[in-house]
Amino acid sequence: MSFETISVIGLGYIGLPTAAMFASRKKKVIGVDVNQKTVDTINRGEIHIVEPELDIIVRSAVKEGYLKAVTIPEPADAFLIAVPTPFKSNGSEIPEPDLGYIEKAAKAIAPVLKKGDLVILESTSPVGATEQMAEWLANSRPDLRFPQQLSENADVSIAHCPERVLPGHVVRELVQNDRVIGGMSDMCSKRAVELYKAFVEGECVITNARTAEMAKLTENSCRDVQIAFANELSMVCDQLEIDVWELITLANRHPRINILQPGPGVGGHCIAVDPWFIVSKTPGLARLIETARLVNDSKPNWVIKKIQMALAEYLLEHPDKTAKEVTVSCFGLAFKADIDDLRESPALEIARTLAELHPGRTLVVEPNIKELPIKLQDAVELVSIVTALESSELIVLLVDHHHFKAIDHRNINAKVIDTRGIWNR
Ligand code: SAJ
Repeated sequence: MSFETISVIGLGYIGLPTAAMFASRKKKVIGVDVNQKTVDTINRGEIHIVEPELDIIVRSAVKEGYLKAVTIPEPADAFLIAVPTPFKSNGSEIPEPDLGYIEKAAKAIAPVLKKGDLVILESTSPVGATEQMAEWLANSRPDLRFPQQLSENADVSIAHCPERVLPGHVVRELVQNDRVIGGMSDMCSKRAVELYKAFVEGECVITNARTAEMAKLTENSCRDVQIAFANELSMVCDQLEIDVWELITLANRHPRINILQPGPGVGGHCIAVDPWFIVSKTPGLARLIETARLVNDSKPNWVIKKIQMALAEYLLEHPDKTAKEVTVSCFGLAFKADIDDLRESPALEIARTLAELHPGRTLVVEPNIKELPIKLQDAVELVSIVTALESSELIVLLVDHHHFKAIDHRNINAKVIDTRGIWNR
C-alpha cells in the first residue's frame, strides 16, 4: 500500500523540514502542531525557524497545495511523530526523560488511525519508548491490532526512525544521510523504508526499535564526550598559559587524532540532553558519558569566572571607573553558529548570569533573533554589532556566527574573551 497522505506531528526544527521534504516530492502532507501561531505561519507559506533553504521549500509546498498545517490530527496513511523529549523537572540528580509529549501525540492520532497505517517515532527517545508508544496506541484503539500483539500481521505498523540531521544543514542532510530504521517487526521496517524512500537518497538500514533508539543516543553521547575532551583541554591550557586552539591544530596533524573545538559549553536540545537518557537507564554504568556531561555543563560557569576576572582586571587598569560604568557585550545567544535556536544554549545562560552579577550595562548581539527571550528582556539590551563594538569595554564572544567572523578583530578596542577561538587565532 503506498502512502498518499502523510501526517507529521510537531512542526519544529525536525518536523517542519521533514513535512516539507515529503511535500516537495508531491505527497499530500498534513502538519499538526498544538501552537496555533505556528500553524497560521506555515499556512501563509512562511516559517517560524531559521534553517537555510527551508523557507523556499515550504512556500512552494503550501502554494501548490501539498502542505497544510492544522491543530487537530486528520486521517493519513503514515504518521511521523517529531515532538520534543525534554527532561522531567523532578529535581533528581540524574535527569530523566519526559515522554509526555509523545504520549499526547500518540493519544491525539489514535482516534484517526485505520488499518494499514504506519506510525513512526522520530523524536529522540530513551530505550523502550517506541514500545511504550505502541502500548498507548493499543490502549486507545482496542479495535486495531498492533505489532506487540501480532508481530507480522498487525493492522498498524510501528517503527523508530531517529532524526540525525544537523541544524543549519537540515535540508541537505535529510536527503543525503543514511537512516536507521527500527521497526517493531520486519514488516514495520519494510513499510518505514518504503515511506522514507520518497526523499531519502542515503541508505535506509534496518534494525529493531530498541537498537535504533540506542543508536541515536550513542551518536550524540559520543559527540558530547569528544566535546568534553576539548572543553577540558581548554581549561587545562588556560591554567598552563597555552593557546588551546593552536594546540589542537598541532595535535590534529597526527593522522589518527581529530580533537573537536572547545566553546562556552554544549547546547541545543540534543547533545546536552540525550546522554542523560543513557545514564538514567543504566545508573552507575555510563560513567564516562555522565562525566562528559558534567564537564560540558561546568563550562558556562568557568566562562563567567573568566568574565569576572577580566572585569576586575579592567577596573584595576582604570581606577577612575566603577563597575557600574563598564559595559559588557555578549556576542551570540544561539546554541551554535548561524541558527536562531536558543534551547539549552550556554550563551544564553552566560548572558543571563552576567546580567545578574554585573552592575553595569549588559548588551547582547544576536543577529538571528528579532526580540529577546522573556527571561532576558528586563536584564539586557539587544543591540547591533556596530553599537556593541562602539560602546563596550569588554566583549565576550560566545557564538561563532558568520557575522562575527567577518569582523576585523584588530579594530576592536575593547577587552575580548573569545570562547570560540575565532578572533584569537
Ligand atoms: N560544539 C562545540 N564544539 C564542537 C562541536 C560542537 O562546542 O567542536 C557545541 C556546539 O556549539 C553546540 C553543541 O556542541 O552548542 C552541539 O552542536 P553540534 O553541532 O555538535 O550538534 P547539534 O546539537 O546541532 O546536532 C546534533 C548532531 N549529532 C551529531 O553530530 C552526532 C545531529 O546530527 C543530530 O541530528 C542532532 O544532534 C539531534 O537532533 O540529535
